[in-house]
Amino acid sequence: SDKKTAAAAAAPVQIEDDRTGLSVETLKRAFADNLFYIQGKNADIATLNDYYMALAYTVRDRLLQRWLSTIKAQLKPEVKVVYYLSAEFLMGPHLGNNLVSLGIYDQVRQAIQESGLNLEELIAQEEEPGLGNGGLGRLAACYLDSLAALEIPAVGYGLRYEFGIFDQEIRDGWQVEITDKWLRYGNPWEIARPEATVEVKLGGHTEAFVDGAGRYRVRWIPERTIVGVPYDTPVLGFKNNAANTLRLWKAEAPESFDFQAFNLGDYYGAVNAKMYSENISKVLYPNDEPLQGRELRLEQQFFFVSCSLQDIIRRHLYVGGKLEDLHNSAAIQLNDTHPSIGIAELMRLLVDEHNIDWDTAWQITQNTFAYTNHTLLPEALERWPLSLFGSLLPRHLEIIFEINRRFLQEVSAKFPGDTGRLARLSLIQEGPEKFVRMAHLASAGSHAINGVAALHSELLKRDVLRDFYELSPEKFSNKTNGVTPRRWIMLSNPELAFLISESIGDGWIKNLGELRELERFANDKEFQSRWRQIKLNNKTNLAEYIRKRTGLVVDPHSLFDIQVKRIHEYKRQHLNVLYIITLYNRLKQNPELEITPRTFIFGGKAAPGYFMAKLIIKLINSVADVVNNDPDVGGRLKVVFLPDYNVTFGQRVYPAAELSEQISTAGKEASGTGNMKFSMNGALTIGTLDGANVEIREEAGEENFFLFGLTTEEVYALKARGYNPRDYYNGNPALRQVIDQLASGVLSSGETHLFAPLVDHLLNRDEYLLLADYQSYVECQDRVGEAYRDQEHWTRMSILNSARMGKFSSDRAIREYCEDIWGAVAVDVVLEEYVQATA
Ligand code: Z16
Repeated sequence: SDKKTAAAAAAPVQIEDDRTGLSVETLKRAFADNLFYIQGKNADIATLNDYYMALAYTVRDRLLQRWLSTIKAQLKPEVKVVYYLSAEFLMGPHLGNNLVSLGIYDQVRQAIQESGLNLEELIAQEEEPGLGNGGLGRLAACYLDSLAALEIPAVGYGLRYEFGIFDQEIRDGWQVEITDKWLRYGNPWEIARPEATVEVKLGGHTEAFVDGAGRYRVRWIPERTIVGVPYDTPVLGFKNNAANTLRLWKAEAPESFDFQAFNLGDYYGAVNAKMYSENISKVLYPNDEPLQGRELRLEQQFFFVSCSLQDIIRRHLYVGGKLEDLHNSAAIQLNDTHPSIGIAELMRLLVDEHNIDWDTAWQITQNTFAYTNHTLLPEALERWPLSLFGSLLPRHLEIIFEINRRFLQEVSAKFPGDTGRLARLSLIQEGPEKFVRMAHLASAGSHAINGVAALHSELLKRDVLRDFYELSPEKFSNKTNGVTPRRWIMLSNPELAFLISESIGDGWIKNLGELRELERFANDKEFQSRWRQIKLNNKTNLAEYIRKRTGLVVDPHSLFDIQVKRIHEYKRQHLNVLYIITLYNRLKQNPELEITPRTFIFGGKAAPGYFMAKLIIKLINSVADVVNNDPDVGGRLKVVFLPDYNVTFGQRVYPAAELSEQISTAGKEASGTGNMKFSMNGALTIGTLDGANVEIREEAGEENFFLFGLTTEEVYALKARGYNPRDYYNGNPALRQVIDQLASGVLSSGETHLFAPLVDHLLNRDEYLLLADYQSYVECQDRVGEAYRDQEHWTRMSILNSARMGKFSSDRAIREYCEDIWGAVAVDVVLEEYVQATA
């Protein structure tokens, strides 16, 4: 109490100007100060990383006031908060983005320059937090950016993986995985909040009992306890006062657990148990789709979901809310089924821990949760074996059985006697091995279900979730994905951003629809030439980077044709390769042939256990070896595989692209989001009618889009009447030549068997219809080559294309979620002038 009196006596302390001031002089002083007092270095011995850290802390100081003010403004009972639950957040580097959001990029650049350093170099020091596999994790990051930009109260909840997505190296053309030690040099953007730790239970068994009120209840006697420690990262809104929170959970062993074993003298047993607990947040599973059904993965999912729900309930009660009203203060979004165990966990918390009756608890749960589906691939739908599920979460399995019993009763009432439908809708898949179907749990327990592009949402209703649609059509809607123009235009393509702002003002950054005003410059010669020059600068940049990373020299005046994304058969990187070999063959046959010089650039990681994907990487590298070194090609074609594609590298790639490869088999790519980033930055798309490509083409105009390939309907029809890839092989000499070369070893230094599995797949099964789409793709690519020769026309298409991409801002997507699903509105944040040192 002495302490408290002393604290109360102290006057409120104004934040020192060195920690908030934005003048170049103050920034320089703060930077030097942080280098000395936080990094413990001076200029004599500081590394580039020390300078990066000193700058990061300088920037962090300048956002704390917003962060605390935001938390304060939102901690009110009437405020509705969006909770975005996601196993992945692929945030990308923070420093540059925070400079953009704070609007202090130019001052900081100058301060760093006057300190004798280079800002871009310091920004490049940041090890990106790669806590995601690809599209799904990056979408979560774009959505957090937009939520803050729109001042919507929101928290992103996920796992603080110690090792994110592996780093990729290429050795002898093959992918090699290296662990991602992203926390090695510390993380200046997070603040641990050990005081908000929660406990999560696992394993054990359940017991029935009758409580004091004579009610039948169930008690869970768990076997293990894990502790979840939250680590918070601020997510700034663009040039506003809002800073939301990304809260990631780290798994730790409970203290008491250690001591018990220690007292019994089992020191190593205690250490072992500690390691076992910490394993839960150790590593990100590196599979995108399909997922791996491992016990540790289910533990990860339950761990972060339980931590988050306890946190949400704690906040709700803290502001004086009643649990019966949870849905009025919380909208919980399930990013795919990975967090869908949350439906059973919320039921358990409400019914078992908070003594709420089942029907009320179910109402609360359904009204609170909403579910986004991200895939139609049947092998990617999560299902957990009942045995595994029951041993880890015995109480949750009982709850799921009870949800299912009541759910199927409703179904029976609506569709009497329809036993087939009951079996299809059941949360439990019957058979010799039984499974919990997580998409069914998510669908039954949510009030809203959405797909991520118009086509995808239609196919969901028709196919994967058809029975759920027939049962509750009102739950379904489409929310086409979007990406943030702050990171994907402003930060990554500053010259283009400058030209756009100079021409139409800078309103487009918050309202991307304004890009349409660029249409009136599409025919303007002067504007066109500046547009082209910026693209050339970005290409030159990328070419330099390629030279540094791979030693390859590429011509910035050639057409930059780029495919970057996870390697997957359905994404058909190997269809792209078939065209490259086709071009190569034409040149070999006639070295004088006039062709548009092209640089084919690939990037992407393969899941470590996905053999075919790894073989596709080897194929790209083998073809690159042949094409890049053949004098007959004379440098007119270059093939580059850039290792370790990630967010940082994406920021270099999209601005330099002229042709965006979006060539998945129709009906397989739920949306795609790279397609949007390319398009905004002026690349034209060669693509199928798949995912969001359909809408990109609709917006851009069909005359500005290179369309090829079968439609979803044609794919279904072809498969239904019996697809035989050999018909295409036999009927197309150019295709046959390419396939024969793959089989012969001429593309693999004589190793005849190297690509046999690929050839075998293509000729005998070809699930993704490469051979069926080959001719259409080749003809379309040839049209691209032709079109590129008319630079003026190409530039016009490029400008129109960018001008029409307003729809694909994540701001638009988030507005739709807020209005149609979450019922969340902006909350004004007033900056608090003083930091109170008093209690
Ligand atoms: C993922 O990144 C996606 C789907 C999925 O089931 C799992 C993961 Cl890790 C992707 C889709 O493949 C892609 O089409 C979509 O754009 C993205 O999720 C975001 O919705």
